[in-house]
Amino acid sequence: MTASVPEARELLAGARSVLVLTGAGVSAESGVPTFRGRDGLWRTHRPEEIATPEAFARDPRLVWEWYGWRRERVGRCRPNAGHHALAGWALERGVTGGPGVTLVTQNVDGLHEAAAREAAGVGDPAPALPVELHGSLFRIRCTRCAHRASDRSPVDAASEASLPRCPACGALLRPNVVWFGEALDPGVLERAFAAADRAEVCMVVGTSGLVHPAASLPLATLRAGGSVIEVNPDPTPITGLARYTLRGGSATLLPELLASRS
Ligand code: BV8
Ligand code: ZN
Repeated sequence: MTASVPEARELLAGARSVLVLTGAGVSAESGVPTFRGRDGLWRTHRPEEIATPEAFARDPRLVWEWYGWRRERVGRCRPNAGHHALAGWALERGVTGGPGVTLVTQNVDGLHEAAAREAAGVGDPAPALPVELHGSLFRIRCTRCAHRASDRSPVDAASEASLPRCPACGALLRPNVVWFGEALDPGVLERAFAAADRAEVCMVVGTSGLVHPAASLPLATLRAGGSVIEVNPDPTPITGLARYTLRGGSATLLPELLASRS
């Protein structure tokens, strides 16, 4: 049901363990285009056309052109107040030994990590670092050998000849993201579902709840007897499962929801 922030705050404060699942909506107010919104990323391309291994095999230049454009555009974005509120809250819980918070994101924009490092300063950012279910725009891996690395450099997708190549074996590099039809990393999945199973609250922020297995995480918390809070301006398939729904933007709602009592 649509709820007030104080009610949701109460539920969170009493939870020993919390899973936070975020989607593109948490980065919308940083200027990162969402997947299915008005300025959605899929406006120019449909997922099947481009975020799949088949598309990459068929036309690696087109796929790298799209990822290069996204890397350049997202690389200019900064965490918003919602990212910062989540990072500060997770660090506070991690340090005070309060309820454990596991942040799991579907996003590949690196903004949760940036917020965690900013919040931690010279301290340990670990409690606020996200489990990245779908990888990152700023990491690459080789299509042939085990080479993988961080990479924030511009992509020259003018021709196949100028596409990024592996320094170790010379094969084509690819974005280290999970495409449709590709399995998620088993260790990452295990960590995410273990957090969902032990969570008393799963807070779902800024996702349309359409992509699996990510969208099954709140169901796992419900099955284990926990509750769901949804933060989203619009209804989603998760709304019906939520004990509390906060209708609005996460950059406004998360700071209100997570501000420490003091
Ligand atoms: C797999 C990385 C199996 C790449 C992405 C039929 C039924 C169920 C499942 C399937 C099916 N057919 C196929 C499948 C499987 C498929 C799937 O789920 N398809 C869907 C589309 C039906 N899943 C897969 O293929 C996964 N792999 O299943 O493998 C397997 C097993 C073994 C061996 C081999 C194979 C892989 C899925 C990962 C795909 N990769 N991204 C890249 O980014 O380029 S998915 C991509 O879209 C994102 O990462 C994200 O996860 C996903 C969903 O997007 P959202 O984050 O939810 O964003 P969206 O725009 O949709 O919504 C934004 C929301 O924010 C909205 O609700 C909006 O209201 C809200 N919002 C807007 N502004 C704000 C806001 N909220 C708060 N504040 C605001 N200001
Ligand atoms: Zn290689």
